[in-house]
Amino acid sequence: MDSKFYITTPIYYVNAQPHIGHAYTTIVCDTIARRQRMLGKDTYFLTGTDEHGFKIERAAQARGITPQQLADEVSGAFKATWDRMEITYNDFIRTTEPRHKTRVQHLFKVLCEKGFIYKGSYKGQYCVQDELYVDSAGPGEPCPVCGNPTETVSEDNYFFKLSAFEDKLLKHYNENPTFIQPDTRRNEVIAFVKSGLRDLSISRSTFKWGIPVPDDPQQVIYVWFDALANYITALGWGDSDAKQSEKFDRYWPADVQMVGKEIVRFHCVYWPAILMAAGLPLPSRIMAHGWLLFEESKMSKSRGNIVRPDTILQVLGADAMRYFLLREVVFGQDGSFSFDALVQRFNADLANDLGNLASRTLTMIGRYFKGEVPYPQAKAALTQADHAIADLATKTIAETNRLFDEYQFSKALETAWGLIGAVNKYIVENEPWTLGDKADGESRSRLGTILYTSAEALRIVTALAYPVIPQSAEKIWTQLGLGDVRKVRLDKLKWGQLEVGTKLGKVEPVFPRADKSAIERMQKLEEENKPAAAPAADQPAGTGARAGQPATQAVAPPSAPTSAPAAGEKITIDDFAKVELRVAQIKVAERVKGADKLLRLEVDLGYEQRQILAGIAKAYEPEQLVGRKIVIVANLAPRKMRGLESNGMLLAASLGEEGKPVLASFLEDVPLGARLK
Ligand code: ME8
Repeated sequence: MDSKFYITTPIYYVNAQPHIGHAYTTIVCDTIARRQRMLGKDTYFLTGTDEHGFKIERAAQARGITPQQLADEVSGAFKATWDRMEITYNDFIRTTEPRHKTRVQHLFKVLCEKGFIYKGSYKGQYCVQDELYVDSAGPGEPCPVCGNPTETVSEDNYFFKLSAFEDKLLKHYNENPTFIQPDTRRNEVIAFVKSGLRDLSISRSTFKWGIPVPDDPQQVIYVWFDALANYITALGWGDSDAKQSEKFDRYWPADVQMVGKEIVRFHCVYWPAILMAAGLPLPSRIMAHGWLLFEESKMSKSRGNIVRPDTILQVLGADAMRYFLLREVVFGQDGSFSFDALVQRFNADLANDLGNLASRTLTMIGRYFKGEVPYPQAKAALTQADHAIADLATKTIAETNRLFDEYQFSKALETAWGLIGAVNKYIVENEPWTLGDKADGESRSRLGTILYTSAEALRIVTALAYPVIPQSAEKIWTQLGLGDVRKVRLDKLKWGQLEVGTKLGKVEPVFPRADKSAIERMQKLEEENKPAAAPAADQPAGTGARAGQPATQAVAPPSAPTSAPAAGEKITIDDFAKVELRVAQIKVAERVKGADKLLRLEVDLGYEQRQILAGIAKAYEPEQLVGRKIVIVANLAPRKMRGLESNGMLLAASLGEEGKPVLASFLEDVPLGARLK
């Protein structure tokens, strides 16, 4: 094998459990990897977890465990999920592994030696959500990537001379038009680089959870510098033992680095600049896909609108999820997920179209030809309909391969399913079952032709679909009596390769139809895996205040009854200490459809961003709230309402009979996350 293919996913943060947004990227890469192997490429597929940084440190603190414990737990959950989904990764890297840490430190040293790292001080804007230094923004201005307000930070640390790479990067984009795909992302990156690059701070001194800077343990390496390096440290680059870097020599540069569109800048600007500085070749392509949306917004932990891969695995299996995501989402664009659409696709395309083609064809070969693939008639005797299927299959192979090569997964599947539709129609029109009982030679040979044609088309479609639905394709392949589907060479696939006399395996249904209860079962599984739900939630804020008397209280949709002390009864300081009140800043505020009193807020606590629902829509316009610092109860158990999760509640005085809320705030400037005691 003389050609190789190296593909990577982003490495996922360990502050959140895997959801189907992560699964989407991983499935796309797995599909590409499986396909490349069937094109004869020596394929290496890397995934893993990103385990350092302030976000992780604080998330662990909030749970009362060490960052390493959190990282072990969540990294383990990612790996176990990919294993249950039979993802064919070749390596799973964790950034807390010694092999990664020493090699990152080596990279840091190399860049120091080459004069691309220097010590200085930074004062400017920082976006905590994206862990991104925003040079273009002034104090209080929004992050150009996510739109959230930036924060002013000032720190002494190490800088990477990014500014030295402006022209070199532009030249590279120019000379390699497919380096960044799709073109919309490429244009954004070019505009960003043209607007001027400033040096990048690549160490932090305000927290500890990171890889120490070599010879300066007061500083840890910036989490993105650490994380990006995984793509080469996993291959053994930067190891003092030369044997360790054999994989690097074999597989680097990467052929495709797959990322979500929100992390394009890190991969298309910082990463190539770091590689250029180290004197290493750049990846051939950075490919950015869109977002998976659920309940109309990006599926993400901070919004609480996630679906776990396990839910779908348990009810419909991995192939249903894979097929849905690749068929339904136009690759590169955002796409919506819903349980209804998932089940509909599963039933229409898998259970009906492919499932029916397989079961009728194989069952009839079993019944009429003792389970052996029959002879087709001589070419001269073939009908126009027989020829049409063979011609369509030939075109389908070429077209599907081309579309897969161009990462147009949805169209590729649509094309392959076009052949399935045509063969199902061909079977109905040619009515093989009416020939089944006839013993005359002509009927037998006509029947043999129809079933050979159907089985051969089924074989072709199964091979083409294997990278997307590997478990089902393997089953159909075995039922066709064909051995190991992974050994098929997709570039050599053609009509007529099915051998007459092939003995079928045991024929069984591959896609049992899903009924309505499948949706309910998945919804129930999701509910069971979320914290207890709250009652419906758009009563006025401040319902607890006595008429005319101002009161300060938490403004959230009403919660389940609690054992509140009776009026006049005192609580102890320990009781109060249980309530974690913290300063947060509102980053996003929007109305909730169908709930006229409720706002959905995304608030920033400095160490994490989270979603809160608050019944203040009658008193505040969403636009008034963005950028405001508020006080929230940070350790309230999450509750779900209107399909959205609320992670805490905000404090407000409650005025008048209506309980009009007035937000608690400060006269002095207070840092995000500060605790009120
Ligand atoms: O950004 N739709 O990690 P992360 C589609 N550690 N894809 C989604 C998605 C959604 N709703 N949500 C997540 C990080 N993803 C860094 C990466 S790489 C050196 C460091 C996928 O846990 C998508 O690939 O936030 C996105 O880019 C990635 O998960 C972000 O994962």
